[in-house]
Amino acid sequence: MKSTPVAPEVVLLHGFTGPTEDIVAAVEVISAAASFRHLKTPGGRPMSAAMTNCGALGWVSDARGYRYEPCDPLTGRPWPAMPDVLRSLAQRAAAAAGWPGFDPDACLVNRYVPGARMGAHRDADERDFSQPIVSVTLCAPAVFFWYGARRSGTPLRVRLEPGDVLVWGGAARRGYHGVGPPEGGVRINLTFRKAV
Ligand code: MD3
Ligand code: FE
Repeated sequence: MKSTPVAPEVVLLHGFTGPTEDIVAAVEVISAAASFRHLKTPGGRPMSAAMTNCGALGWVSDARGYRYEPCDPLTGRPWPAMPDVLRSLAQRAAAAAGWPGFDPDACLVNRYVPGARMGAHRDADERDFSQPIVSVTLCAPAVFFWYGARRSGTPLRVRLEPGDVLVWGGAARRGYHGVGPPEGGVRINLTFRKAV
């Protein structure tokens, strides 16, 4: 398995997923129960990526801010359970990158149609920053932007192909990052976190 250290404590596992049909099918089952929706920023602007979640907790954003919730605000029901095929993928990727014992309780599913993107931000709504984050690209590639400790300056650009898995830990866990629009179709990204 080829892997590239993008920056200290950032590991890109090329093609780590293997064939993605079962993973994409699991996402379809999740989104049938908890629809993709455009969350609003606390300032009231709809995000260009559509989102849903699986696992015990799901990440949400609205006028009250960013947080993790046990239930889907659209339905009032618990988020769909994290399928074993997804949990095991995240655990194997974290272990391969040097973080054994990763036990995610949240999986945010992002869907990017052509033109959709995610601006520079950092993931700061989780309790324990010693736990890594695992990100999986499906269906279409996109360029990922890595800024590091500050939001300013010229980011490092990394092209993420379907099947690629990125693992972030240590100091990189707090770094600023963003992603450009998908190239040639709809991109799905899974982001596994330990929220609590
Ligand atoms: C680096 N998603 O959901 S994945 C996000 O392509 C998010 O959907 C992007 O950023 C996407 O928050 C980028 C790569 C990623 C995810 C989380 C990180 C990189 C990260 C957390 C800390 C540092
Ligand atoms: Fe992020």
